[in-house]
Amino acid sequence: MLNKDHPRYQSLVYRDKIVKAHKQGILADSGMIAHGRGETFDYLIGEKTTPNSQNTIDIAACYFLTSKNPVLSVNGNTTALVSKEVAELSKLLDIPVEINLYYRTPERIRNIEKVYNNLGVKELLGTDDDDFIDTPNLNGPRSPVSIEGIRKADLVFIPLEDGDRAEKLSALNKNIINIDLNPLSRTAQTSTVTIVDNIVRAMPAIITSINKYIDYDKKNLQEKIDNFDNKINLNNAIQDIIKRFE
Ligand code: PTJ
Repeated sequence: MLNKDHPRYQSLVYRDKIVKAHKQGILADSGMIAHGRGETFDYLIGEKTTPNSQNTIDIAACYFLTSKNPVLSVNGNTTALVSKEVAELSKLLDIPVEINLYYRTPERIRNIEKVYNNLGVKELLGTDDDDFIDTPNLNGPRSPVSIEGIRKADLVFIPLEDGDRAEKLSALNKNIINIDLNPLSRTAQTSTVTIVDNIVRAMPAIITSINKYIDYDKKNLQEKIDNFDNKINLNNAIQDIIKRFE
């Protein structure tokens, strides 16, 4: 039983989710290490969504609403922490969810598949029944992608990702939205839009922002996108961390 009076109760709740997902064969062993790294950066940004990150979340919403074929690419950590929000976003925009794992095993795929099927996701790609094609110039288990999903997509959402894929997807003229607490990671640096925030706060905020902009004229949304610069966003995120040491 977790003690609700504990000063770090919320953090313990997320750790508990991570441990349970590991026991259920959803999370990779390394997923625990990735979560710890995330916690460290979350501490450094003050464990809250900064105004800069809220602005970036709004830009991500604009991209989702102006793209033709967005896809939500999910791994073990994302599934452990925000599977309900992933399913909600998929339903809100009527877009597919694609499982794409770095530590891919048939067993993990089946376990993650079950989670999204139970949440009623309509189009679940990247399972062992799918038709795959390799991502050009990308080696390793993340390279094969669904022909109907990431291959066809103009916008790929890749939260909590390790560093070898964003660059290759960008080279294919796809826009990349990433959530990563580490503004210095390769994925953060090579994505089109990097939300430097904890996925547990960012996912509900993306959904709220999409609902806010859903009836806006696409031209207005495109204007917001055109005025956004991910380099400035990342520099602001780094400055927010530096300010915490002053
Ligand atoms: O499920 P798999 O097999 O696809 O494997 C997934 C992991 C996450 C293990 C794999 O992609 C990996 O090793 O990733 P990295 O290289 O550890 O990168 C994960 C990034 O996510 C790091 O930059 C972390 O700081 C960041 N991160 C961790 N937890 C969170 C986070 N960012 C936002 N919210 C979090 N809760």
